[in-house]
Amino acid sequence: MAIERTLSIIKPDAVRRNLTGAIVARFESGGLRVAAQKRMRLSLAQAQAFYAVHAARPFFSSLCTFMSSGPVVVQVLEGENAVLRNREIMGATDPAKAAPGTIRKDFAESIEANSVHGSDAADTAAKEISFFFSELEIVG
Ligand code: IDP
Ligand code: MG
Repeated sequence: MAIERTLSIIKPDAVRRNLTGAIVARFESGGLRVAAQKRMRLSLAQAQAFYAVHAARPFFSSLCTFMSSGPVVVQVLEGENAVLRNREIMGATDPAKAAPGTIRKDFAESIEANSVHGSDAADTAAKEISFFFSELEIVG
């Protein structure tokens, strides 16, 4: 299997509730390694740029306001099939539909405030990682 990297964000709802350690533990026990990590607060413009692919969706404005409402933890996760593995550990977008034992099932507040972001494919992972990190900052 291929060693991959993926971009993960612990969203403001989870940081606000002091859940960053509990969430990182899910990734580590699920076989992924934190290869880069920083806590930051996104401006509205940065959130809009990051989620530009969703600009036409009805929830875009609310999503960007939420994502810039407080600190986030941005991280690169590394491991075998990391993109898919991260999505499995996160669970479905809507916590009401997320499988038992997933982060979103256990921690999400709503379909919007759903505690974590994860890249959805290898090419988007590469773009999202370079949005936040330089190669020098990533040590697997
Ligand atoms: P994903 O995070 O599981 O990849 P996407 O469809 O890429 O889901 O949506 C990006 C983010 O937009 C979601 O994580 C969630 O925060 C928000 N979102 C998605 N669908 C809805 C919705 O129907 N209402 C409100 N927010 C939504
Ligand atoms: Mg997505």
